[in-house]
Amino acid sequence: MKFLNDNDLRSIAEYARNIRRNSVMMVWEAKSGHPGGSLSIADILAVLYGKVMNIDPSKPSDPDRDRLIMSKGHASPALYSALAIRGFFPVSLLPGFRKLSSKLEGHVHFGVPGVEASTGSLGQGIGIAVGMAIAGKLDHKKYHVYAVVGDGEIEEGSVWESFMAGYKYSLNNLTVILDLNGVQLDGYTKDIMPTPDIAKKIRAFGWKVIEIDGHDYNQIYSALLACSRSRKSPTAIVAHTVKGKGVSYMENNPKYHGQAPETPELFQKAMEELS
Ligand SMILES: Cc1ncc(C[n+]2csc(CCOP(=O)(O)OP(=O)(O)O)c2C)c(N)n1
Repeated sequence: MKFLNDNDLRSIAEYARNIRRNSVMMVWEAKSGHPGGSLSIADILAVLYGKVMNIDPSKPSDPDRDRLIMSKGHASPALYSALAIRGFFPVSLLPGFRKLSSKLEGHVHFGVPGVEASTGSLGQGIGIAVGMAIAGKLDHKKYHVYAVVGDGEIEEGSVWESFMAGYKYSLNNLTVILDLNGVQLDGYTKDIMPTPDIAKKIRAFGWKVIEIDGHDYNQIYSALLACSRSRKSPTAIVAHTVKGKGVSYMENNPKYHGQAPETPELFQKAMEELS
């Protein structure tokens, strides 16, 4: 296992905290949006954008940059926050989320600096990531492609077509991160469409699979570093996470999949818990 040093751990924790605070602020300001699945993925985005990905906010179109596709495109608050804090666009634009004249549409929108593809129709972003990884190989590029997929999203058959294609084309430049938070739109995945032994299932498609606690920075970092290009297969990181992580009344509560805090008191409580 690779360990982050104390400075990195501190700055990643601060980055993740700010992704969470901004995500909750954005849905509060918009009175709509998806806090739960944004909070579950904040730590992983903080490690990716803060430490692992080869990106330069001053060169968002650099052909050699790493790419991330937020296949669960409703988690836009987390991605927009991660990009803004990293310097792709001003943090002051975040409160415009979901408002007319803002580019920060409710589902991840390609017009936003740092965003690699519009997503929101579940099951499609992973296919875009497969295409980008194939293109990287054809162009002899060194970039790596990451796709963040939800555990409700994997009910879409196209996700499994992408797993098959990733194996067929030996996409060792592709990493899929499965945000296994156990909750989907209006209930628990175990009740709606159970996916036991998910790591085994993906492994059976020929992928390398690493299972981690998706809130442990060292585990996230180690898993991402282990997606080495020396192997032939693509890698899936199955990340056990908590939907709504960090806000007690949202944690593991399907209600806050697509629901802003209902009152100023609940908003305040969330911000205090995330301070
Ligand atoms: C094709 C498609 N069907 C339905 C929806 C509506 N929808 C939005 S989010 C969601 C649940 C997604 O659950 P999951 O992938 O687990 O996301 P997370 O819990 O991580 O937020 C659904 C059904 C959609 N966006 N796209």
